[in-house]
Amino acid sequence: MTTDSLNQAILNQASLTGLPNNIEFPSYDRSQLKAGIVHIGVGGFHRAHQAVYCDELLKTPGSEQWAICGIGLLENNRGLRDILVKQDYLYSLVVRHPNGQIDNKVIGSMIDFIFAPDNKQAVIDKLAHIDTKIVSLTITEGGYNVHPSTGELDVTNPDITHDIAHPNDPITAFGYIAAALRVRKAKGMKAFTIQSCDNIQHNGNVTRKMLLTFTAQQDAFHQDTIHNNSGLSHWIAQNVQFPNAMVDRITPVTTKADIDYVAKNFELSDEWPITCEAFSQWVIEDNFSNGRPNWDKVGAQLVADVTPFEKMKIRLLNAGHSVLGLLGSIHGYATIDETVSDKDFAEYLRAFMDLEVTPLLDQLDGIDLNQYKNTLIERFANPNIKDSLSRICSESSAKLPKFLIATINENLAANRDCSLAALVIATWCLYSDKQVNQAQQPLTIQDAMQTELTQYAQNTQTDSLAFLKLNSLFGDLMNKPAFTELYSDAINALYAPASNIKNIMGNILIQKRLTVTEEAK
Ligand code: CS2
Repeated sequence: MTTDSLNQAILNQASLTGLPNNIEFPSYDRSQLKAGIVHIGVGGFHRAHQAVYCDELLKTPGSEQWAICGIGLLENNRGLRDILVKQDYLYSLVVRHPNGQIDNKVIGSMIDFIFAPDNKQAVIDKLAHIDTKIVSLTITEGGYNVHPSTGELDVTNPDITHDIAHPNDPITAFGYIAAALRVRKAKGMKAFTIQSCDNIQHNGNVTRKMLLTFTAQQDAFHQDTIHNNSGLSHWIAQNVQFPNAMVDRITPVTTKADIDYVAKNFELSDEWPITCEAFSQWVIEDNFSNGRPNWDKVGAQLVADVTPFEKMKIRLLNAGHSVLGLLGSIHGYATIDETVSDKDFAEYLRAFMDLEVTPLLDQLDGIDLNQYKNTLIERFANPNIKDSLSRICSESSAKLPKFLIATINENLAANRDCSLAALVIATWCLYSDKQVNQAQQPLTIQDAMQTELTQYAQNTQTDSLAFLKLNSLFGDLMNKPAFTELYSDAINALYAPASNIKNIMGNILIQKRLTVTEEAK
């Protein structure tokens, strides 16, 4: 057994049998597994979600072909690769219940990991391999390169432009997938399914639309030079399925405390354990090109149409997170549980869910929306999940158009008030402009559009609508007086000397209730 400098066993295949009794570990023979799934983007969420469903499935005889090979496209995945290789791709999962109960297990479903920057061809070969039946993705909302206001592929992204021009030297997920599908097409092989596991409404349809545009552009660009490239887009349209799915499990960023917990309780050195909540949901459209695992036997739901599930989840949970994330950050809170435990924030969140989101949602058979919202608030309040507001606020420019701005536009179209959401957008402006909370402590912006966000927000003092002029994010919200009036009021309140976010929230809530009562008359 290998040990580290503290004489602790290093988590790997050999150390599994020496684990304490209260820790579950893969009982199946990992040496017999095949990677039928190649997953691009091995973040914490994938390791707490899909990989856990697969781990469960692999306990069933006959499922050996459904293990996972991870792919890391980004330079900052190098460290993850080194750790996974050292640990035989094993990691610990620490599931923390609200009542303090903790379930510990080691997940064994990942059996390989390829770090793309070191070996691009190995990634293409793996995706094109006959054993690869599903290519799944958690590449974040931004990874799909959807232009936020047009909904089309953003071809101004330099990596996309590069990949269109250089099909054999990809950088992006689409570039790799296209390269591999081109090989499969040329060899007369079956396509794989492309399965998005990101928080995007109609994530399969969006992936399909972006990939078809991307490959059509490659086809057009290379028609004179790459003979076997013609018609890839058409072939994908005919042969590749893109099931939509709703995915859910709150997975905070791994901290030093998580590593220490595993060291103490597992007597193991695991350099990258994953902590998550007990709740997990995966609703998948049963629409696959080349077979699928029986995920329905291990807790996933297979349905014909996932639309109402995903809208409910994205508009309530993800948007709810952003509401707490932005407002709570300005107040000076650091985590979701801390923020929602403050009744002023809990009340504001519940009013946002009830009054600005619920009227836009479809009724779902077997789902009580009230109960769903209660459960969300309980999940957010789990004191053992220290989900940082910095994680929630990161990449807001890719999240908010889908989580919140869509809700604002739908309410405006129905002549409904959206003052609660308007304050959230105004708070995002303040956050991007000042980058400090009410106590003048620094707030960080981690966002691909950081420069633009700050640049537009900075003009707010002289032009209260300046932030909304960032029309790649806000579309034509700027020209909708029913919104800009609410937004300007929120900006004026937030930028007033010694302003206090809780007072502002309280005032908006009072006004909102009056408006709703008026509307109901
Ligand atoms: C969060 C999500 O990133 C975010 O802003 O809302 O990561 C959320 O925790 C997951 O979607 C939960 O399923």
